[in-house]
Amino acid sequence: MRPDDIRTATHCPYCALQCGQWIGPSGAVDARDFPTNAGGMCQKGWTSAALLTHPQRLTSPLVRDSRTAGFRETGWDDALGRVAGRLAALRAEHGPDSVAVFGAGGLTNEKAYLLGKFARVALGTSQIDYNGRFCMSSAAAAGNRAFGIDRGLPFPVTDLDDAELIVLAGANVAETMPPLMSHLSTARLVVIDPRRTPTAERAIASGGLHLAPRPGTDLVLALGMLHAAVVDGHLDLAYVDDRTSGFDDAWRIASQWWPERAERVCGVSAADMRTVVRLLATSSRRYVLTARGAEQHAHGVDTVTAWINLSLALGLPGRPGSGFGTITGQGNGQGGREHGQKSDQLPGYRRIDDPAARAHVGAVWGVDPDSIPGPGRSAVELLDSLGRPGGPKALLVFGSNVLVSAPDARAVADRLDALDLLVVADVVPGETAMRADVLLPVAQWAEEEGTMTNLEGRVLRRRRALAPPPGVRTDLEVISGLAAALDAPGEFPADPQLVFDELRRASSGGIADYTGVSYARLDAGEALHWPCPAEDHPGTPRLFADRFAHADGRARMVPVDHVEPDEDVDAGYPLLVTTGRVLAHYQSGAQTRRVAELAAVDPEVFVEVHPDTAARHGLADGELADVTSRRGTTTARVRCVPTLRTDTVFLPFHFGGAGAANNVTNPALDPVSRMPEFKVAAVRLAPATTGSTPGEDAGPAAKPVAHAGGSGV
Ligand SMILES: Nc1nc2c(c(=O)[nH]1)N[C@H]1C(S)=C(S)[C@@H](COP(=O)(O)OP(=O)(O)OC[C@H]3O[C@@H](n4cnc5c(=O)[nH]c(N)nc54)[C@H](O)[C@@H]3O)O[C@H]1N2
Ligand SMILES: Nc1nc2c(c(=O)[nH]1)N[C@H]1C(S)=C(S)[C@@H](COP(=O)(O)OP(=O)(O)OC[C@H]3O[C@@H](n4cnc5c(=O)[nH]c(N)nc54)[C@H](O)[C@@H]3O)O[C@H]1N2
Ligand code: SF4
Ligand SMILES: [Mo]
Repeated sequence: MRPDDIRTATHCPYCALQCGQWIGPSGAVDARDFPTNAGGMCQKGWTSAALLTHPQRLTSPLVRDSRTAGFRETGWDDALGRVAGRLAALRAEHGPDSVAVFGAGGLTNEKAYLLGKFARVALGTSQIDYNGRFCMSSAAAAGNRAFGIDRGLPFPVTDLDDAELIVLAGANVAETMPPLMSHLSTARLVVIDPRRTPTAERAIASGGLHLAPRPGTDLVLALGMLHAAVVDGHLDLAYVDDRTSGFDDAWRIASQWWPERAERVCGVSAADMRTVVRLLATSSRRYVLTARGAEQHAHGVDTVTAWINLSLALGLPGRPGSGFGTITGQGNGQGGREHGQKSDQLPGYRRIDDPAARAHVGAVWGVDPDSIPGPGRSAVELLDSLGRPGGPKALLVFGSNVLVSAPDARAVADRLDALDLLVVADVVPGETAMRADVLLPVAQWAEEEGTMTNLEGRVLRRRRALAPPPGVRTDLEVISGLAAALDAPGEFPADPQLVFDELRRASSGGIADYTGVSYARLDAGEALHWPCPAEDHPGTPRLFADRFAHADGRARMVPVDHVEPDEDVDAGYPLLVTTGRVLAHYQSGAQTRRVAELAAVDPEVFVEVHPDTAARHGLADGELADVTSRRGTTTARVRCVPTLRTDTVFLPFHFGGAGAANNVTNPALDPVSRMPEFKVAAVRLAPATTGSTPGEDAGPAAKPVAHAGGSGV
């Protein structure tokens, strides 16, 4: 028997690079050659199998009769019956918007689609949103505004292979997508990041530059660079005339931001701005890529817009061998925002307030379009409304650990405590799961079928290599079972292929059109990037070659101006904190803190501080510090980093409890995308008042996990 007969081809469960994986019959993971990862995986991918048989894995539905009582195991019928009964009672007494749903960009396309339909049809609630609001929503809004479409990378990752120059604004890909670095090896890199990250080190080694702006001032940096582009004669006039609109309005603002003036705000030298603009303008194959560092701000949409305006002025988007793109984050960060789990959206990237969209989707769902609720609250606003008068009294969470990952975590804890009912579907007992009234154990990536849409808009097959442990159900089975228990109208199949075929019909004619993407074509190895409007359509690996997606075919340069971060330093809070990721941990850490090899790399939360700043605050390397903002405190071990700005400290957000970075973050929202300002808050630093960082929660179900074994397909 050939090895491929017994091992299954799938993709890593974690980030949007979706590296190719093999999974053997006993669950062993190996790297699989795929264009995005070129045979590589990061440490998280290599160790991903550890959670399949982890002693803390959830393997039975758990319920409790009060928040102070412990969990006890129960059967699925009892668990789903309880949830359905409580939801029905709340709806009857308080109306459908008294129940809410929170989804995630890690869910497969099928789950995201069925969850959105479940909320609107089975629960009849407008109150659904997802953690993608925390993720790429500002770039999504900026992309829609500028290009008329939101696809993270409008070209395949492999197009970067022979780039001459790549500007990375707020992206630390050497840690967040390590195998992506193999596509950046020929290019000279320019990294824009307040910290000297491993990616910034690579930029310097490549003969490029590291520009370290003050957190929250990229917009001014990009305006200063647009100014330099025009004044130094680098504007691509023919492109701007042919392919864009709005230059004059954008220039009216940029003309006031000569580089020396921008330097005074962002701290990057005018000379460096001019150098980068010259490099960008004179390289023949060049890209500007953004990620969360540019986006997670109260003015993130405008900040990404400023980077797009610069790219348009230099003629990058849609030109062969050049472009602008945003690196998505979660495994299905792209697909997760296309199929209707967003509060303002229906499948196919349609707007929920568009009558034609409602008519189309109502017909696919077999319901009266007027019965589909209107837009609901965005993620942070939804969390903030829980248990308040007029707000939801029940919350169903699929695939997010909001207690650790949402801004102002203390306030989130209060809101969860104010609920009548919290239901969490998860694979491990993370912090949010531990607060649930009903905890539903679900299958993991290696145990289920589905599709994911990666950072290049390519639809990929997730395949089942193993049967889930007895007692565990797939998310689709859970949603389908709940719909049945609620006597919902319409169909809620648990079979992923049936769900996907319905999703294709629902997406038909929409912006994110998946009509022509089928399991059969994907399984035959076709590389299908959406839009793919028909079975005989080859898909669209590259967008914008001839036209942008606005009706007039032009990209829009939207005028944007500098705005200070929502919170500034003062005598009480003299430093800025920014937050982000480290290589070994993923997101809220619910999964990776439970993997021994990864926990060994970074076992506890730390705070990066410049040695002078540490000394000024009576701290030394290795000591515990309290990082305190107007909202709360994060207790973390000091890591002295001589390359860091002296006005800024950095916290990774992968830890919970007293070590949660989100104890200090600011829930201020971007007015357009409703994305929170994770990347800037004012804090003070002091020696910790407690002696140790918080330990791990053992969870309720520490027992060995048995797989049914075999391929189980
Ligand atoms: N190891 C690991 N990899 C991951 C993830 C993970 O949790 N761990 N998560 C995945 C997901 S969901 C996402 S969204 C991506 C995120 O991938 P990235 O966006 O690369 O990750 P972050 O660390 O959030 O932010 C990138 C950088 O922005 C910088 N930054 C902070 N403030 C500013 C600013 O004002 N301007 C600029 N220019 N930069 C700033 C930070 O110092 C940080 O180094 O990673 C994905 N991959
Ligand atoms: N301070 C700060 N906060 C941030 C960020 C930051 O940069 N700084 N980044 C933000 C970003 S970009 C993101 S994407 C969010 C992410 O943060 P979260 O939304 O908390 O994401 P995860 O930690 O991936 O949570 C996933 C949870 O779902 C479970 N899970 C995994 N797969 C599945 C599945 O298929 N089904 C179900 N039902 N459960 C599953 C996991 O075990 C875990 O408990 O954090 C945001 N928070
Ligand atoms: S880079 Fe992302 S997809 Fe690839 S192995 Fe690491 S976590 Fe998985
Ligand atoms: Mo993300």
